[in-house]
Amino acid sequence: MNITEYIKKIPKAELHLHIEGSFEPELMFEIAQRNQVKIPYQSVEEVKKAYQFSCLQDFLDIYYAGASVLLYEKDFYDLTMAYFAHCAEENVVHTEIMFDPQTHTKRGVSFETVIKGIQKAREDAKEKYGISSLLIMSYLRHLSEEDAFETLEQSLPYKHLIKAVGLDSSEKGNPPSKFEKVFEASIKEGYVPVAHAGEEGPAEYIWEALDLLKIARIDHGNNCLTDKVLVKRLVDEKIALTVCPLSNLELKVVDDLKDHPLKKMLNLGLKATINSDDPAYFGGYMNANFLQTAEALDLTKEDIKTLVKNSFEYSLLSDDEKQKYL
Ligand code: ES4
Ligand code: ZN
Repeated sequence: MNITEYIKKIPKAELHLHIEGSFEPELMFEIAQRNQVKIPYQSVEEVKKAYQFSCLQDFLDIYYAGASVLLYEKDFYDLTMAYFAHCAEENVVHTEIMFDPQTHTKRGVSFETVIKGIQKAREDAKEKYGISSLLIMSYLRHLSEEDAFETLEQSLPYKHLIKAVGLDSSEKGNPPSKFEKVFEASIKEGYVPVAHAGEEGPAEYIWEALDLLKIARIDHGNNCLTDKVLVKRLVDEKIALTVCPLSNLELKVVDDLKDHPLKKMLNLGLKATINSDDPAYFGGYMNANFLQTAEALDLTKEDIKTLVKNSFEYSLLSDDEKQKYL
């Protein structure tokens, strides 16, 4: 079997996916129309043309604008089911889905509406495709810690449906230390802590995520490579990185996929995984991320095997649940 076939066929887990980032323009238009919400584009082609980013903030502005057409439970259901259909197509058998409640509650959409739509899709995807999934509720770091506390409070009636808390949005200027207290409170409620760190922000933010937020896994983490002591700690403590190559390319974290540090991360003994982040915006789901990275970096089947194995091993499934896949 050649490496392309191997990548497509091997059962995979996705550990870094923003459900709002899986919102394809076609569905965006459909939902905008049925909800009678205006969007500043005339056509799907025009939307796609707007997807040219020079940094994270460029992307976030468009991402939040796109999410603004989501109003009802059915919208969140349709969005999530469309993502699961891609998973089924690409042999993604387990996925850890991030959602940003504040992107919606800030616009007057209730927490209940968001989570009920997503939850119904999770149940249907399990039934229809056999895909297992869990939820990561992500706090928006450009908002205040007080705001995050409010979100934590709103989540409590649905605690049984949520596995973890995350931290995303504009990284620079919003260090993990800003959210120390709300992460402490989230851990007390039983949520597993993870956070975006070292995507655009410095290695220092990764130290803070480890020491102050007590995170179990790092989203992105690219900039750990600027700090040897930090790399040693991540290797020794087996803190996995959820790396997103096409996202890194589109947001200019790397200039070329050939310069992507993924292979270097593996060689250093870092527990890297491949993920799609915001596939509707960055030009590809899981297999596109694997295929294009494999091509650019000359990854071997062994490398692919390691990456896929890491995706299950460092998932937030229980040890018993993991055994099924390892
Ligand atoms: C995100 Cl790529 C990325 N980084 C930070 N926050 C995000 N939210 C959605 N995608
Ligand atoms: Zn992300």
